[in-house]
Amino acid sequence: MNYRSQLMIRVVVAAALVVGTITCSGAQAADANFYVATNGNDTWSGRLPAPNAAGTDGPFATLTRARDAIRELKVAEGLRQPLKVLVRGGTYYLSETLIFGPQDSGTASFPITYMAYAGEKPILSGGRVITGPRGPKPATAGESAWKPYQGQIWQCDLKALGIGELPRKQLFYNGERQPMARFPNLEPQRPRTGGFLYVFQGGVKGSKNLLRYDPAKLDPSRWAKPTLVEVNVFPYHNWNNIIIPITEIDQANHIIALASDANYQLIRDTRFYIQNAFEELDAPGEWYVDDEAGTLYFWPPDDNLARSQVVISVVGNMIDIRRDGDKNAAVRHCASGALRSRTAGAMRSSCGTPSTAPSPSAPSLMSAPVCQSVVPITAWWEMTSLILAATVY
Ligand SMILES: [Ca+2]
Repeated sequence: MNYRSQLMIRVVVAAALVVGTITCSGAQAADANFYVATNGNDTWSGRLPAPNAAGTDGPFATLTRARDAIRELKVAEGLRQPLKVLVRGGTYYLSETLIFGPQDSGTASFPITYMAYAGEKPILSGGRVITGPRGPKPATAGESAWKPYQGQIWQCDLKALGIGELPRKQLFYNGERQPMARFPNLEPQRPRTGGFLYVFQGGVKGSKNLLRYDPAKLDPSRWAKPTLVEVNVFPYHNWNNIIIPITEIDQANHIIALASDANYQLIRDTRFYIQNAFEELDAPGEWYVDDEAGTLYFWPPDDNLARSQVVISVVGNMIDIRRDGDKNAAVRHCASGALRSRTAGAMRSSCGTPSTAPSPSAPSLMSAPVCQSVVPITAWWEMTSLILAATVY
């Protein structure tokens, strides 16, 4: 994505996302122009809230198809009234980012609204069920995508499941996000102070990308692929959190060089941990993806792997609101609704040009440059309403 080409985007959704408490206001089925349902079909008209008895017409299956239908309607009839898409309850697994551009704009008088069907909870997921209920191939007796690897660790051939390179990496086990292979290990009982290392001896003065570590506590020599390893760091006085890949390790001077600057200096006592290192997969819940081989390694948190659902994130951004190339047009006031997290994970938002490249492993619900909302969890979002009341200039 070319962020420089999208600097004019104004996204109001950030604040709404952080609040995240807007609920469906009881939309009536007859109000909608189109419907989306998990039992829908993108070849249907999308005009019915449920499939008809003959199974020849009914709601769409995807939000993308509904977006395109709105576009077609605008071209055919113009925007002369508010338009609405109602989304039925259930989980929608996005196979690609849902992109909105200037052509998806409504106006202040005639907004375009995507919202939950009254009383129902549509869930947007950027993940793919790789095993377990609702998987691409429902588990059958004697068939499993998992094979024992070593000790408590299992392996899964992602390529065999048609899953290619992952733009983001998150793994959920029965709906619970699991930690990427890391060091030190997660300490759920001490989430704020446990499971971290700290910048050693004051760090490297003034630096935002050189991280001095304590050799008594960290031994990078055990990593076979150090440039695939990432540092999850909370720079300065824990002012923010960013994930940055490692480019080089000076083991003589105990300094890790990061691929880009953190937002703030890596001063003394800056806390961090290491992630995405296969050698650090040594605890229940931890997992690692070998991108080259297309293999997932996972130490399940319990002994019910065969009966559990495992979801891995396959979409980098679930919703992307962007301007149209280099044209002097942008989506403005594009969203004032909300999508509500079903997980306990934190979300963050920032308005202003990002000072660093987006974190490679921090998935996001929505992306838009200048006013960017980055949500480091992709897998489960409850959709309430997304209102496009934009003006294009
Ligand atoms: Ca570990």
